Amino acid sequence: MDKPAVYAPNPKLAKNAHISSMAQYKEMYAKSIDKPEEFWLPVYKQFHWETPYTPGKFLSYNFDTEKGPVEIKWLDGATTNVCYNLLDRTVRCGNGDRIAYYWEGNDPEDYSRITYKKLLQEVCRFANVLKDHGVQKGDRVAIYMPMVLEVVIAMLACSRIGAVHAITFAGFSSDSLAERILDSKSKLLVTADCVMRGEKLICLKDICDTAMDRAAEQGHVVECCIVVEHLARLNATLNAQDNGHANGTNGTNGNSNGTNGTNGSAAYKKVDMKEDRDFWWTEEMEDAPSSCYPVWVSAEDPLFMLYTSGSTGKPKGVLHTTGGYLMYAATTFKYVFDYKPNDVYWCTADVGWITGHTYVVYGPLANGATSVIFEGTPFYPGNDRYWSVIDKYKVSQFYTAPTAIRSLMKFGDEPVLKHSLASLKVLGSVGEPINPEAWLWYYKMIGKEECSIVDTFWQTETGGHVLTPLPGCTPMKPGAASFPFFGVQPVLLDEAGKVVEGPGEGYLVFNRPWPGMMRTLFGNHERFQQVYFSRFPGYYCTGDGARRDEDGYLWVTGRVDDMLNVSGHLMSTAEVESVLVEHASVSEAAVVSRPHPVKGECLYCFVTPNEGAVFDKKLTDELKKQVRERIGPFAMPEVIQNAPGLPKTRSGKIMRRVLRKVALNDRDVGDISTLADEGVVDQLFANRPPEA
Ligand code: 6R9
Repeated sequence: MDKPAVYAPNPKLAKNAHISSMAQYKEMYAKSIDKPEEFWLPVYKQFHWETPYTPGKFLSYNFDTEKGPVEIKWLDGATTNVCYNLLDRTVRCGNGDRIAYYWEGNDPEDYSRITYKKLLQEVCRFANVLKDHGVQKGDRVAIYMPMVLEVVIAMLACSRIGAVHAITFAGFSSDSLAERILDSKSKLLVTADCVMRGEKLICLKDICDTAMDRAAEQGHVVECCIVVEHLARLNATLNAQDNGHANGTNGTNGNSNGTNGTNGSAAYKKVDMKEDRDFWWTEEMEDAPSSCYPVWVSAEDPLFMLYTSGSTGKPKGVLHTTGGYLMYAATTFKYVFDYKPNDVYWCTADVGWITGHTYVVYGPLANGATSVIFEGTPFYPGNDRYWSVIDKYKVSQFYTAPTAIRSLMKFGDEPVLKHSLASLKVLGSVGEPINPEAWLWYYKMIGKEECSIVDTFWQTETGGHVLTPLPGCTPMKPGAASFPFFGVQPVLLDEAGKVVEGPGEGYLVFNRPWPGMMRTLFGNHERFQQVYFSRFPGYYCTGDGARRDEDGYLWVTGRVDDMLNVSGHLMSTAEVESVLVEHASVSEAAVVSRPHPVKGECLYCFVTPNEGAVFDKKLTDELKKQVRERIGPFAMPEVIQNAPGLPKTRSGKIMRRVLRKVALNDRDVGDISTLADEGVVDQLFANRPPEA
């Protein structure tokens, strides 16, 4: 090996970093564990608290179900408002004219920007709109939106009045949206008419109509739906440009003041608006006052909920609260990206995922940062879109997913070399383990060996980064999430729950809460305790495995449960199986994950047809379509294989490890003596379809 396995941070970056040596990291880390109150107090003091926390109540918790219900409380007694801390605080410090977001549309000609001051006004106006429609503190507001500034405005408007946003990623199907609306009992839904993803038009409002109908059939009526005229505005803007009026040069103008929707495209005109339920965003905003007094809420009142896949199939409504989440989002953002005034930060995640919540919205705004929000895809209009956007806005911190890196690597170096990328300092990775090959390409080709790579491990449940290198101090090992963030104490446990000390491998668990961790699953504290705290009493169980090397670095090895991660989207095998067996021709289904060069993992499905049913291309096409429609396009099965019999134990449990071997065409299946019928295994290998 001629290449060193460890890469030191660029000394230029280290010199001015917030945390510039491992000694400093270790000292701060020790304090965060030994004296949490002392550690977090300076962070707490940066923010406005209408009422301070009750002395002695900084933190109280119980992780041990044997001692009582799991409970996590930070800053008990304090009241505040997150939106106030993100926007008013920055404006009051005299930074109102600072750009909060550069918005870059799917079409490179479509872009705008918004200052903190303007964002605050828009948020207040929308908060007033929500109030007019009867939304009150504690009510849930569903959001199904593309990456437009209005999504941030809607989120913060909720926070301003103490309402709880429940975002569904706009790639989910109407069924998935309906399920989430029903579970959260959302009173109001915010969406957009349509969105362009690359060259594809997606009519979001149509999907919402179906979802609202479905929710109503099952007993929950969404009272009001507010629709952003997004495509209508785009058409009008581009028409105006054709007539010589350039867009994006008009200073502080957010795109929410666009056209009133009367001159939109054919696609826009198709949008059905239901009388007394559906309202246009622009019309609602027109007369709304641009100030709105914040509702002071308790530190432990909910801020938002966000669904994540559950291994039993039903999505889990992860609930995050106010005070701790604010401190944690702010602190991780500052240190992990080493954000400094005048930096321009860009996270490519969609707000439909937790990364978009904490690192597109809450973390950056809590630091008064300037960010890029991007609506489009990395491949449109060309495969160099990311790199051109980095140069356009002189991005200093870039945060994306390994799947995106791998898919861009495929096009070689040429699209990258067309751009300078000289503004970059820190490169982030999130969503799945990053393979060393992708890491090295990211480091060399994108970072020119001058940038630090932060491989951030965390989850919807953790609220913010929990294991991560820090850019100014951590010597980097490609593929290692490295060390814990402040306040986080990771432990590795073996099968029997015994602590693995020193180098070794085990279940990744945490033995204490950090401020940003979830507090419960919405409406189901029982399931919260069962899923996360029952396997190893006293510990929060991530569901991931990890290895600790001789230098103490942690390497996350992947899920240890029946979950899989396709292009960074976490899903459970159970939820896909339940969609497959709904088909009239299918009696049984088993889904396993198979490694995929770009997506990380992909879905390999085994289906047992019903008596008399024919397994043919028509059936597999129908099944793929069904999964696509029921869950979303990202859940599309890679392979569907005919399995007249599945490998079951005598007690009827499907032996998934055998199916994983079949998917890989690896005959080394191990011990199968507990199978009821060993002959099934040969049959499965013989049945592998040619495309597999
Ligand atoms: C933030 C986010 C969480 C799951 C998590 C793990 C995987 C995320 C990772 C990683 C290895 C990393 N994961 N980041 N695995 N290295 N840097 O992705 O949240 O959608 O809830 O997924 O993603 O398996 O448990 P979420």
